[in-house]
Formats: sequence, structure tokens, C-alpha cells
Amino acid sequence: MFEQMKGAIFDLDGVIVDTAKYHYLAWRSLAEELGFEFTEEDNERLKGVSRMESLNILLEIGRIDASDEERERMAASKNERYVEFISRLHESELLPGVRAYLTDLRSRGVKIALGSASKNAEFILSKLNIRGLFDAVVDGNQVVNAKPDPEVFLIACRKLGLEPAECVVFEDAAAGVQAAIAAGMGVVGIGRADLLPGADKVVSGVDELIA
Ligand code: B16
Ligand code: MG
Repeated sequence: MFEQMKGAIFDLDGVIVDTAKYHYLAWRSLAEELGFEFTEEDNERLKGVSRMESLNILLEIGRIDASDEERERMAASKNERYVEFISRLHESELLPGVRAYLTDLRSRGVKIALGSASKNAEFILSKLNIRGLFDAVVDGNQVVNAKPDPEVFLIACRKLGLEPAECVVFEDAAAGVQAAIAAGMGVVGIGRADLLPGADKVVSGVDELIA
């Protein structure tokens, strides 16, 4: 798989940086305002899921009914809180090995793309000071169908000028692993093998991939 790899497509949250903790703080504060408790365990269900779908899960947990308009307002309010947290992101929060691995891939001529559900992806990459390491960025603003649909990875592969079979995806969420398989790409799972069925290989973090 790695021998033929001409393109590497990275998920953002959980692979490059742990933004899940900031999503959690923002969702918890919205839940508090709505009068219910939102736990860290609940937050696991939101990883890799789009903003609106995350809100729908949150409201289901709180058993709250809301119109589409109210949902739009709540999602915007959560995002404001989230953006406040990630405005303080610093490159020291890059997950271990990320800069070294991306740099190593580039030196071997492998093209690099981001394939994330987040609409804040460009902002996060610039805060982490790694935007320049990516040849293409595909985020929640450019995608209609969320993972496990392969759309995000297929757009990324096209932007790199490559074929799916030449790309390998690095993903921490089960839906993302399924999306990569549906796209016809190799996939490295980041996390626990029992939670990432179908991945060609699973490592606990990007640092394990450095030769
Ligand atoms: P935003 P990824 C995902 O990032 C997060 O894992 C998920 O928790 C979040 O809801 C989603 O981005 C949308 O984020 O509200 O910033 O648009 O793992 O696909 O990089
Ligand atoms: Mg992720």
C-alpha cells in the first residue's frame, strides 16, 4: 500500500490535532444553556460527524424539539464558542509526529491533501502553521455528502491529480474509514483496531508511521 502511495489524504480532528476537546467544551456550554448535561461519553458520538448532524444528536440526547430555524441559530452559537477556543490554538498542539511525517512524505514526492468534515479546517491549519504542507484542502464547505460517503476523499484525490488507487487515507473515525474504502483507497486507521473495522493497518498515532 505505501509503496504505490502517490497521495496521502489526512483527516483533521483526531489525526492532526485533537480539536474534539474544544468541540466538547462548546457543545457542553450550549447544552448547559438548554438545561441538560452533555458528557464526554456523549461527545464520542460526534467525532467525524458534521456540525448539523452533531446538533441533531445533541438535541436527541437532551430530548429537545427545535425548528430548522432554531437549529441554525444553535449551530451558529456553538460555532462561535468553538471558534473562540480554536483562535487560541498553537502549533504545540499538533499531534506527535505530524509535522515530521508530512515533511517526510513531501520529501519523497508524495502529494498531501486534507479531507475533513470541518468548515473551520483552513483556519485550524493556519493556526497550526502547517497550511503550506498541503497541496490541496477539502473541507466541510466543499462537500455535500458527509462521510461515510466517499465524496470528500474523491474530491481531494482529483485536486491532487491522482487516481483513488494511488491514494492512502489517514482517519480516526469509523465513518471515515468506510468512506475511504468506498472511494477505493488504502486506509490507515488512527486509534483502536476494534473500533476501525476495514482499515488496512491501524496505528495509535501518526508518530508510529515515521520510519
Ligand atoms: P465544524 P474531521 C470533524 O472533523 C469533527 O470530528 C466533528 O466533531 C465536527 O463536528 C466536524 O468536523 C465539523 O466541524 O463544526 O468545525 O464544521 O474529523 O472530519 O476533521
Ligand atoms: Mg476525525
